[in-house]
Amino acid sequence: MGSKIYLLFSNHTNSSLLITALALKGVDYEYRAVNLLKGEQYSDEFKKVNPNSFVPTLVVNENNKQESIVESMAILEYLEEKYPQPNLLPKDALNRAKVRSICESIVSGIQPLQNLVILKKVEELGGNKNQFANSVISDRFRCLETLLKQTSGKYCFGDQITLADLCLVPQVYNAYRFSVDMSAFPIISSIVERLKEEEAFKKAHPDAQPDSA
Ligand SMILES: N[C@@H](CCC(=O)N[C@@H](CS)C(=O)NCC(=O)O)C(=O)O
Repeated sequence: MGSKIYLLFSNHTNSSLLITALALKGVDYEYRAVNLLKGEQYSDEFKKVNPNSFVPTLVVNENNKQESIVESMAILEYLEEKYPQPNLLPKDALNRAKVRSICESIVSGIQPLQNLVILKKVEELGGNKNQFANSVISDRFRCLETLLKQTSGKYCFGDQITLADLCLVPQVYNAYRFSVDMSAFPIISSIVERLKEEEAFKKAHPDAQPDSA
């Protein structure tokens, strides 16, 4: 795809789910780094594109107008509708729902529990943010492992790479950040080991992003 048509506002640790989708679908984009530790997500400029002060955010050109899309799942679904090839959702309605269930288990059920704003609150309330994150990820991974036992093949849903795989990989990077014992999750671990060999996932690795340290 020729010229850069999207602006992706992100930071290196959480960009991988969308960068993987853009890479798989061959969509060009410009990467704008947002430094969360410096609080850039709260700047007036950034709030104009995402009033929630969260990354990632995708700015698109539709009908000669710039529009921002917020929330990872909304962005992934937009890209899937706009660029259906390769298909990252199964054809059948029930199977699509199953893939979305895995996505939501991660993106709504696990990821928000370790964003900066929550970890800061945990500390303010006298808790240990690393222990908290390790404990919630471990608890939720136990449930996810059971879910994936029912659905997985080579990947989260059978042998096709789906949106669920895109959601899983960054969450496992986060698990490593918080020293989660991944040996307790053999299905999750083996799926991620396989995905890490795929070009699009290599391109989306946090260390491969322009703002990685
Ligand atoms: N529900 C949002 C959550 C995004 C989110 O939590 N982003 C984190 C980075 S991983 C963030 O921007 N945190 C900023 C902060 O906590 O101040 C989504 O799925 O896009």
